[in-house]
Amino acid sequence: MNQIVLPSNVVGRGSCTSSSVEHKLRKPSVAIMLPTYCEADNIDSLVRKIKSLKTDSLIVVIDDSSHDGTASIVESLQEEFDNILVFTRPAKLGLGTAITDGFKLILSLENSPDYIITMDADYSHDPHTIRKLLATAKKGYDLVIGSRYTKGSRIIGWHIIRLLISRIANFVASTMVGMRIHDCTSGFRCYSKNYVENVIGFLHSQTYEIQIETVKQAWTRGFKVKEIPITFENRKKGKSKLTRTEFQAFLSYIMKAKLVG
Ligand SMILES: Nc1nc2c(ncn2[C@@H]2O[C@H](COP(=O)(O)OP(=O)(O)OP(=O)(O)O)[C@@H](O)[C@H]2O)c(=O)[nH]1
Ligand SMILES: [Mg+2]
Repeated sequence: MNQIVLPSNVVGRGSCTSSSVEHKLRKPSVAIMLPTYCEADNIDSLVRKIKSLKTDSLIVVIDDSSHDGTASIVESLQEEFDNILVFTRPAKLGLGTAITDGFKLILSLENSPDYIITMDADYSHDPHTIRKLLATAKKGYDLVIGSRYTKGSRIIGWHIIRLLISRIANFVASTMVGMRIHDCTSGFRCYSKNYVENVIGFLHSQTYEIQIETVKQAWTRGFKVKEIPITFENRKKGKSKLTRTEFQAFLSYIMKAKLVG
């Protein structure tokens, strides 16, 4: 296991280890970022599944010192597999900063890949869709959203109330910011490196509103956005990490529509 020197804009947020130096020698096709907070029940099988797909990926786990040992599980996987980074932050600092720190870390790598996929680590997102997201991005899209609300999408295991909250949040967000996007809160996406380099300085979300902010940045700055249908499955293991405070912050963010950076 190797210690990674962090870029100056994330120093102080934590420490990072790498399973091998392979990503320094050869450019992977894609970085797959997995933000984690207490995903010990899911992370081992998810990483193994992604590795079995042989997508030539660099897996980047951004863990917030999960007390269930998520990071140690990833460190064990680093002994077994090449191309896994784990960035451990000192405390639960929110999904928004986890994703922006992940972007900064990936951009700072030698031979950083041209595409970055983000996905939830709770198995709600099917790893088989990774190829489709990447293939669509390679057709010239800067942001490809794995959408739960386009033709061909499916949602498995959600209570009607949860579905309603998600639909309303998406309706309000897209109406208030003028986007014709059906699912701007999905966390399963592929970003082009070019997009990330251009917007990283404008992202200021702390928590879940990062999903809307990144779509808004793409939309207002003229980046090409595409939605593709996905099958989304409610988490089977572990608990939701969305706290009441984070949910309130998310709502107030949408209502104030303070989305333009
Ligand atoms: N590093 C980090 N990851 C987080 C944080 N909050 C959530 N996550 C991760 O972000 C992903 C999405 O969070 P979830 O708890 O699944 O949110 P959700 O999908 O809205 O909630 P569920 O319906 O319960 O799954 C998961 O992989 C979480 O472990 C955080 O503060 N820091
Ligand atoms: Mg989830």
